[in-house]
Amino acid sequence: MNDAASVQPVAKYRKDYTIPSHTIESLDLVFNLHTTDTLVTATSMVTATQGATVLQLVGDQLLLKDLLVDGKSWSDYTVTEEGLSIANLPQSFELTITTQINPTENTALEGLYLSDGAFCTQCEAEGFRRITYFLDRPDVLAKYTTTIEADKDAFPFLLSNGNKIAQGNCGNGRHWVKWQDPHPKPCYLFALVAGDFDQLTDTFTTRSGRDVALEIFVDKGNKQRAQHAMLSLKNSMKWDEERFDLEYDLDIYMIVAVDFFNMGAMENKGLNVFNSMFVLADQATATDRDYLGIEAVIGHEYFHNWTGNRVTCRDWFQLSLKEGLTVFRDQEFSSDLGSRPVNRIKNVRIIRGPQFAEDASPMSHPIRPEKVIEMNNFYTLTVYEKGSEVIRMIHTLLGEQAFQAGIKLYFERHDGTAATCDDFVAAMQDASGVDLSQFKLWYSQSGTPIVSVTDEYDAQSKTYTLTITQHTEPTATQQDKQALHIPFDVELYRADGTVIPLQIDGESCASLLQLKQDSQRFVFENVDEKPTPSLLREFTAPVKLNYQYSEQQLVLLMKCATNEVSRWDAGQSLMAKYIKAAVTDGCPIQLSDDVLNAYRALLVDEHLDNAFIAEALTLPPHSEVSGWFDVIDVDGICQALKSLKLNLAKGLEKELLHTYQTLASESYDVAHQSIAKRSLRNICLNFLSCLPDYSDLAAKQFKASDNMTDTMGALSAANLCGLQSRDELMQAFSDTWSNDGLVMDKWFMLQGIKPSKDALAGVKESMQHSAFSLQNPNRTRNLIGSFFANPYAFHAIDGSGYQFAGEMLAKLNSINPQVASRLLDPLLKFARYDEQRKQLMRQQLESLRDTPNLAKDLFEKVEAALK
Ligand code: B3K
Ligand code: ZN
Repeated sequence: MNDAASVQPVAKYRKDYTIPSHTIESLDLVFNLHTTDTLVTATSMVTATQGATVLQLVGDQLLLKDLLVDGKSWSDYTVTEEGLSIANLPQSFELTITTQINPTENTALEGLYLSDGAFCTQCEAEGFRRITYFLDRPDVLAKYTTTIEADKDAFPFLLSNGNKIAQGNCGNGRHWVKWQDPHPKPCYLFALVAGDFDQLTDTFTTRSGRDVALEIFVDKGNKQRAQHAMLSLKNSMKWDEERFDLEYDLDIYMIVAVDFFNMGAMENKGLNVFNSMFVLADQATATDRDYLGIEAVIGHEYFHNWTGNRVTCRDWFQLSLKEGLTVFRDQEFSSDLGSRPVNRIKNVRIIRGPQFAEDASPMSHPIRPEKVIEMNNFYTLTVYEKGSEVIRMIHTLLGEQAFQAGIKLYFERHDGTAATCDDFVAAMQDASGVDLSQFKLWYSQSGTPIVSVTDEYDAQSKTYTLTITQHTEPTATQQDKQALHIPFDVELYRADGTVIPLQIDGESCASLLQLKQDSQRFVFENVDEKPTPSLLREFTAPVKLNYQYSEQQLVLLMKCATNEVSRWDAGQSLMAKYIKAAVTDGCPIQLSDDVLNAYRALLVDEHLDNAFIAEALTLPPHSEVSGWFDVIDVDGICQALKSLKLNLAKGLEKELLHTYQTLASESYDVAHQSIAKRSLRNICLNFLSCLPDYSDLAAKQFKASDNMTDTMGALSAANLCGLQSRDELMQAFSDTWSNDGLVMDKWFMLQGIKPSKDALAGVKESMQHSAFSLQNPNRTRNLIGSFFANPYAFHAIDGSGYQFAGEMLAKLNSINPQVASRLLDPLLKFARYDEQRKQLMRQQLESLRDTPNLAKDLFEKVEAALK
C-alpha cells in the first residue's frame, strides 16, 4: 500500500485549533521487532478533557491486532480512513492497542523502518501514527516507557529515549531492554533504534557537576569518523550553558548515524537520529564544509533539547517557534566559535537566494503558515531560515541582555508545555518593555518586503535626508500587505572613507533606524559633505533593498565599510550591476579598472580573513540571479556569469596565482584559519582553471591532495570549467570511493551540476553506478536533486530535462513522497520562465497531477502551482 490517499486530501487551518479531547498521562510501548512483521503493544492512561465518550485516534499503514479497555477486549470501535474511532468510553481508562507493522516495506522512511539492516524511527511531523494508533499531535504530552525485544546477534543495541532501566534475555536468541523517559513529551519526539554499531563514548560534566554519558553509534568500522561530531556535541553543551544559561537534563545523550534518512537529523529526546552525513568525517572523506555542517547540525539538535523539547509547539502551525529559534541559536553558536561575518554572509546568501525564491513561488507562506495539507511540506527555508531572521530582528531590537531576559521568562512560563509563537513574542515583550505588537506581523505576513531608499543632500543646511519606503507585493495566498516593523541599520561615509556621526534633531542617534510606516523620512544633521550611505548593514531585516548606488559609492564601501558584511555586500551589488546589464543587453562583461582594483585590493589584503576574501570573490549563483528578473533568461544568466568569472580571472590573474601558490597546503586541521586558507585557495583555483594557461592546475592539485577539501576543490574546478582532465579525474575518484556511498554523493552531485547540455546523459549513466539507489535520499538528492538545479541541462530548451524530472518524480512518488516533494520545487516556478519552457514545465506538472495515487505531499504543491 502506498501513502496516497484515495480521496482528495483535506487541508487543516491554524484558526481551527481546539484542545485535544483527551490527555494521555503515560504510554507504555512494547516492540517485538521483526523485519517484516513487528508487533507494537501500546498501553496508555487516557482521560477525557471535556467529557467525550468517543476517542478518535489517527493511524496509517497499521494492522490492528487487538484492542483492550481497562484490560478487557473492546469491540465498540471502527477503523476509519484516518485511524480508529473508539466509542462508549469512560472518563478515564487504560487503553491497550496492538498493531502489526512492516518496517521492510517502509520506503517512505517515516515511522519505523530499516536503514541498511538497522531499525530506526522518524516520527516528526506525523510519523508516530505509522507505529500505533495515537493522538499524534504535539500538544499531547505523555511519559514514555519503552521495551524493545529483538534478535540478540543481529541487534545487540536496543535504544530508546531516556534512561535504560532494565534488560534481559528471552532465551530464544532474543533479548530485551526497557527504557524510561522521565520528561513528558509529544509522540513526535519518540525514538527507537535497534542494530549493531560501533560506539564512541565520552562524558560531559555540566556546570552543576553532573556527569552526562555521551554515546555516538555509527556503522561498524566508522568509529574514528565520529570524533568531530563528539567534539561538536561537547562544544554545544558548553556553549548553551555559557550563552543561554541552559543545562542538559538527562544523564545520557545518544546520537545514532543512519544512511537512510529524509533530512539532516532529528532531535528525539535523549536519542537523536542523524543522517550519517552530519556525523561522519575525517580528512580523507569529508570536506571542510562537511565539518562545519556537522558542528551546526549537532549544535542545532542539541539546542532543541530546550527550544523544542522542553517547550514544544502547541500545533504544527507553530513550527517556527522551535525551528526559527533553534536555527538562530545554531547560527549564533557557529558565529561564536568561528567567524561571525563569514557565517552571517552564508546565512544572508540563503535568505536572498532560495528563501526569497520560495517567497515568490506558489508555495509562498508566512513563517507561521495558516493552511497545511501535508505538514512535511512546511519544513521550509521560510519557517527555518526566515524564522531565524525574525528571531534575529527581535534580538537586534532588544539587544543581547533583554533578549536573554526574554528567553528566561519564556522558560519560566512555558517549560514542560506546548506553546505558541504568540507566547514567545509576549515573553520577549514583557521582559524587555519593547512594544512588539506591530512586529508580530512578521509571523503572519508572507512575501519579501521591498525597501526602497532615495536620498537628498542639502549642502547649505548640511542636512542629508533618507526617504525610506516599504512595500510587499501580493503573494500566492495573501493579497493585502501591511507595513512591517523593520530594523534598518545605516551608516554614512565621507568620500575619504571616514564615518559621519549620525545626528537627528540636534542629538546623536543610533545607527539602527526603526521603519514602521509605508514611508518615512530621516533628516540627518551636520553632514559635512554628500555622503555614501551604507544601508541595511549586517542585513538587519530579510528584505530586498532598492537604492541606486553608483559604482564609485560601491567601490568606496567595499574598501572602507566598517562592517565586513557591508563590504561583502557592496561587492555583491557591484557584481549584480554588471550581471543585470549583461543579461539585459546580451553583451560580455567588461569590469572597469576601479572595480578590478577593488577586488585586487581585497585579494591581497593580508589583514583580512581569508575566508572572508573567499566569500567576497564568490559570484552569486544562477538561482539567486534568477530572482532579480521578472522573466528568467536561463541562457542569458549562464552567459553573464561565465563572462563575469572570466573577466575577474583575467583581470586578477597575477594575484590569483600568487595567492594560490602562497596558500599551498600545510598539514591538515580544521582550525578556522586552515579552513579559510583552503577555501580561498580553492576559489583561486576555480578562477584560474577557466584560463587556458592553467588548465593542468586542477589535475595537479587532485593528484597531490591529501584531503577531501582539496580533492573536491580540484574536481569541482575541472567539472565547472569543463577541463579536459575532467572525465579522467571523475573516474579516478569513483575508482577510489565506489564503496562509500557518502563520499560518492560528492561525485553524484558533480555529475548533476555539470554545466553542459550532456549532463542528462551523465546523470542517467550514474544511476547505474553500483553506489546509486533511488531509495536512498542522500544519493537521490545529490544526483537527481542537483541536476534539477542545473540551468544548462535541466532547463534544456528541448524539454528533455523536464521530462526526466517528471519520470523521476512519478517514481519517487511511490518510493518516498517526502523526497519527491523536495525535488519538485524547481518545477513549481514554471511561470517565471519564457513561454517555451513554461509550457514544457507545466506539461510535466499536469501529468504529475494525473498520476494515480499521487501522495498528498506532491498533491499540495502541484495544485498550488497549477491554480
Ligand atoms: N525537527 C527535525 C525535522 C523534522 C522534519 C520532518 N519532515 C530536524 C530539525 O529541524 O532539527
Ligand atoms: Zn530543528
